[in-house]
Amino acid sequence: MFDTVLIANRGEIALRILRACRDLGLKTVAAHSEADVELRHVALADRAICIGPAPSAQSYLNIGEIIAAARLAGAGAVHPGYGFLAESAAFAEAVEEAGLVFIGPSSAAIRMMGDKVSAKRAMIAAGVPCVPGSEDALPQDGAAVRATAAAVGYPVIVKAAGGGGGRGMRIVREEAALAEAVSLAREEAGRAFGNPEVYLEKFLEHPRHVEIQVLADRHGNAVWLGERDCSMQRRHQKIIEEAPAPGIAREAIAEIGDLCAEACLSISYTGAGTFEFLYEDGRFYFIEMNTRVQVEHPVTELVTGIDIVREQILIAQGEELSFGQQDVRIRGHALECRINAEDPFSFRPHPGRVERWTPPGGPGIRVDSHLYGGYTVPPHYDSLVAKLLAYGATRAEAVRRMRGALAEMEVAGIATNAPLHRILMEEPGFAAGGFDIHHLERLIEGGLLEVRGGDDAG
Ligand code: MV4
Repeated sequence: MFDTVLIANRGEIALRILRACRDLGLKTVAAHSEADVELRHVALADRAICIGPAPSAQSYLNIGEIIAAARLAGAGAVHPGYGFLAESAAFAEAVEEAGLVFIGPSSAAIRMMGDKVSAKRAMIAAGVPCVPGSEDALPQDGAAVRATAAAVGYPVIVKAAGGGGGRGMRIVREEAALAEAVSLAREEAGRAFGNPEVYLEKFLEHPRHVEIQVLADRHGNAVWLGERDCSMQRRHQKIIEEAPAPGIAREAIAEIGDLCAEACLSISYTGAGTFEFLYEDGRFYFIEMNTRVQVEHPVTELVTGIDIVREQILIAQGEELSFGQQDVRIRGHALECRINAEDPFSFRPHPGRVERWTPPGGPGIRVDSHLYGGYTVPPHYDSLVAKLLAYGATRAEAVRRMRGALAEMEVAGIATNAPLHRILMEEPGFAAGGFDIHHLERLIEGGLLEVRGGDDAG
């Protein structure tokens, strides 16, 4: 089996992967861009190889360069992290064809889940509840599309088969607007994803975003590790995640969790994965599956005690899961605040030199970050610079610890959204828990940030 892992990513997740490799006694190769020479994991890796210029299209998305780097360094496996090539079936296939191990599911599984129409078809076959809608991509025939929408009932949402994560969606509230929405969605999808296929679903007006974490090995074992509530978001960017999801019965979670684990077996899924659901009026509706480790995976690690990145690597090494479903216990409550290098009021990215970095600590606090004093956040990539996590025996204790951690944390030199998190930790709707995916946008529209909008305090 492999003894060296190439890390095909950057920032906090590259460091997270490096630490998991080190724990397992594996050597690491950091494949980095010209703009990322100063990254923490580049300094810590056994070997660092520059794979191209700063723009990700020429480095972190350059399949040929990454595989060449793996060969050059004698790496036997590639960890893609999240974003970049993590859900590229073509990348997984290129890694497989190079005789290397892709730390993730098979390229076939990635391809099936990447096409949201085939993903939904597989989930319907596996008995996972989905949002009512078209079973296939919409046909060209306008009358047939109208009939489907009428059967589903308005409002409906038109989504791109090749989309996901909120890209290329259109809400349609009446039949008169349907044909135009479908043809615009097709055009957009063709341009953006190289696949013009669209499908249609009942539009849910006030759902929560609740997702199930799974792990599946190559020996026919699959487990689910509880859920995460990711409803606190703005423009499809998650801001706060938590586990467990407040106010949802454990029996309901267990029922959907078991279905997800069974679905993994039915599609021969291996590795870590996430089933995304909308949750509304007491029911779960599958929307998409993410075939990678997610930003918010530490929330699940805190409530289960399971190291998800370690498990990903062990599964890729062909190991059998060392525990079963009966060994998975959800204990306490965890919160994650995503700390972004951005203006907390305008949300504009704010890269630059970090003059001082004082991470918080204390019982129940975890910080996943690549920051250090003197580090310069480059302008080319995602603005996530730290994940601040708080664990407590109860949600209230986790919130108290998060407030303390946000008060302790100090980042000087760049702007961050920490002031937004400090406000949200005091917000009544957040305190109550169980808010829907529109909660933050509603708060902002209602003036959440206005009072403080004029100063730069925090
Ligand atoms: C929906 C929906 C309402 N009804 N589907 C957006 C991201 C993509 N993963 C699916 N999304 C949605 N699909 C139906 N049938 C509302 C959203 C949605 C959303 C979902 C999860 C998290 C945040 C969201 C923000 C806006 C819309």
